[in-house]
Amino acid sequence: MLTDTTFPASFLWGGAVAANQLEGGYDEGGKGLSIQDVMPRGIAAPPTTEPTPDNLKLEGIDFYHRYAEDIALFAELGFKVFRFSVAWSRIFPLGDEETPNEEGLAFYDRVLDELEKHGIEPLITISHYETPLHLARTYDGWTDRRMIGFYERYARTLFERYGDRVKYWLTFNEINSVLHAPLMSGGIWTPKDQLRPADLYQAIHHELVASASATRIAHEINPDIKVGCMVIAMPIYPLTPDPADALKVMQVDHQNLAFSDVHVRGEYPGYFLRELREAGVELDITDADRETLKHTVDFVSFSYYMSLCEAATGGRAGEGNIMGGVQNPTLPASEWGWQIDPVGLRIVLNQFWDRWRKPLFIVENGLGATDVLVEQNGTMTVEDDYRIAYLRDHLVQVREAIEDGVEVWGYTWWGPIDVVSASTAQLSKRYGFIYVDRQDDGSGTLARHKKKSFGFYADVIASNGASL
Ligand code: BGP
Repeated sequence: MLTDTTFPASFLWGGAVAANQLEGGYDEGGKGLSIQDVMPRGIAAPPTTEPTPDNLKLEGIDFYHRYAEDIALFAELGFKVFRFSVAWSRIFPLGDEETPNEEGLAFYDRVLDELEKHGIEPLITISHYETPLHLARTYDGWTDRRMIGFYERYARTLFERYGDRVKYWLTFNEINSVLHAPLMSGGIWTPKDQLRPADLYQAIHHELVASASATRIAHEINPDIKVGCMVIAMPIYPLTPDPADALKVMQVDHQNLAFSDVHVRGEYPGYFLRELREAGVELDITDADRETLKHTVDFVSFSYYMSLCEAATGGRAGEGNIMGGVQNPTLPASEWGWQIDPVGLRIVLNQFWDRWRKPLFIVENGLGATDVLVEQNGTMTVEDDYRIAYLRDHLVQVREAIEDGVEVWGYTWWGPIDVVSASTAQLSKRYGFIYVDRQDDGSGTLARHKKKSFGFYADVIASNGASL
């Protein structure tokens, strides 16, 4: 039984997006190309050689021009926080040049002005699946140690420019996804099936060092800044009580937990070093790298959409958010096969809190669905009761976890406005409380319409959770 249905007074309610999925303006304001500009079909398909007209991300939902109107809608929802990413190639069009692009920096000044006007706290992701294309092609992304320096210069530029008005920062979106999506997550141009494990692990090491280095730089520039790591959180349950299944779960968990373990503890855990040894991988770790890694994060943030099972002998394959597993026979699933598990969110919050004792921030959670626009009393809307149910059920579990004693700073729903999907690169997989009239063939007026869930979330925020 909950003793109180409201959330802590300081709880940060809001929504989260990424530049490449909503900004558009892919060649405006001096922006260089990013890997997403050549990924018209999402993660499963190989990239194209240049931007093609079928790539919905090139125009996105035109946030680049409509940010003021969209932020006003977020203010109407009552947002306390808005998570967005900076497009690296807006700031450094190639990625390896020395001077930043002033027009790109000025765009985010304007976004921050707008947020400030509405009293919405910004939360910036420095790198969200949008490595400059030049860095991917010329250096093979994070496999190359020089990426650390390029990222440091980029991060320092952001902290110096915005560090006095942005308190919350994330270094890399879903950093553990690099194991599964090396191009999207690591800017690694070599196709996944040709990538040597040694190069992949070295890329991971470079990202971890860059992340720690950015944390150090941020704290030097402004000690009040809070830097977090960001991982995919996906509880894995044993398919059966067989200890072999439980062991398999532990090993899969380790693959994911290693990233936050390094971010929080400042060194590699033993099980990770064992994995490397057994894979015959010898990492190039310098003494300076070891020192840098000691700059640990202030909080742990994560995305949570679903859970999966594992079994030593395998089982029916389950769809996942970038990574897969074995299907859970007890859970329903979204149209894309992601299994819906609100209780898993409480479990993961407890697990992370017990393991790291760092404040937690749920920076993505949401339901992708096919929405149908209907007319109601002369206004266009979507009757998305399925989204309301998903949101309510997950928030109830967040409240349970807070009651368990877990420190949770906030919750940002993924895609409060419809954006282009990361996995499918389409718009028909919608998450928003705000419908955007843009279809998979690129047609549509880009008009915004409030869905039924808009009012529901606004009430939740206004009552600080009491209306749940
Ligand atoms: C996460 C990404 C987001 C977002 C979300 C939903 O993995 O960080 O960028 O897109 O998943 O995924 P999708 O858009 O594939 O449904």
